[in-house]
Amino acid sequence: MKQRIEELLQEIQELKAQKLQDIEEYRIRLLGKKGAITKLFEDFREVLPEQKRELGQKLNTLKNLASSKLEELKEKVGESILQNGPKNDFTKPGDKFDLGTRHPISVTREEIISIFSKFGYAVAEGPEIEDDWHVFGALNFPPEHPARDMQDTFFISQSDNPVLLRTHTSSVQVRAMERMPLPIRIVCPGRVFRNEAISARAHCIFHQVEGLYIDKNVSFADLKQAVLLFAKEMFGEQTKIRMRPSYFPFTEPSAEVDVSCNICGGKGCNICKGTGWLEIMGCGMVDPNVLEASGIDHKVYSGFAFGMGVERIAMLKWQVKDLRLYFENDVRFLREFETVI
Ligand code: 2NL
Repeated sequence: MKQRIEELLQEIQELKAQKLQDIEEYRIRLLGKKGAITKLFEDFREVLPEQKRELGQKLNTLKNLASSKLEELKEKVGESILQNGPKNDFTKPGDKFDLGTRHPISVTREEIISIFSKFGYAVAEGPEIEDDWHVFGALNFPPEHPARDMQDTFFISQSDNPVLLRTHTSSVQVRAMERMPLPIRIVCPGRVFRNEAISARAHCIFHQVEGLYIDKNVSFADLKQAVLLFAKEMFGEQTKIRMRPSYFPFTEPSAEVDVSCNICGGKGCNICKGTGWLEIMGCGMVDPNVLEASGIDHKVYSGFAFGMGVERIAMLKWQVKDLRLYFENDVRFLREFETVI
């Protein structure tokens, strides 16, 4: 037995390993259930009492040497994996890299557009720098209308047709009515600009999606149905709508659209201020003056139009309380939308 212990001591001291698998094989061979050292411990039970002390000590030394040698080999193999590993350790998880996230305003705008695409609406875009005619004149704003005031609109130059930053994307729809063949069915997404003090509820730049449908025999019932289908797609099948009479220079009659509050289910909460309803858009039948201004015969054609603020829809969708968050691009805010796609 003494000799067997000496042999093993010798053998263990000379062990070398290339990979972790080698070390595991050594462990099984020496210390496993049927391993050489385990076997010696079993034999030790038969040893004569007067030899027990000496052999016991040797056996323990052997076992300790085996364990520490295996540890030492593990460390060495580990180091070499670290040194050479990145090149050839294919079992390592891939390196993480930061993918950007989509901005919640983009996500919302595209969701609105994709809903109307399903209803057969095409997307139309136009210039952000516009003239007075396409933003106000063609839309039945009287010459002294307050929206034309310097306080509300950013003017770039003054003349009999001033150049300005568009205050709504209706200007794109005016351009479509001037040039597109009828019938027209379009949505117009884009940035709009208003000369307003920045607060939690208002910003001087924001995003709109407007829609326009012009054909023969388009009625208010068609408008109501389009708005209802949109609301159900956007906020869920259970969503109800209501329309309140309103006023815009470019539509007659005009209405404000509310959806049933999807937070409290209509019972009343702090999001809907206890009313059970949330305002999402304005709409109406295109005023005959507006059709005529763009060269469309109002006796043959009629149409409806609607407009909504993308920030407002996004606030309702994610319960964001302060509009400014959408413009600051603080990554801590944007990362909240990582899972939104
Ligand atoms: C709102 C309300 C609205 C329209 C926009 C429109 C455009 C043309 C003709 C007639 Cl070319 N109307 N657009 C109509 C009603 C409401 O927007 O609250 N927007 C955020």
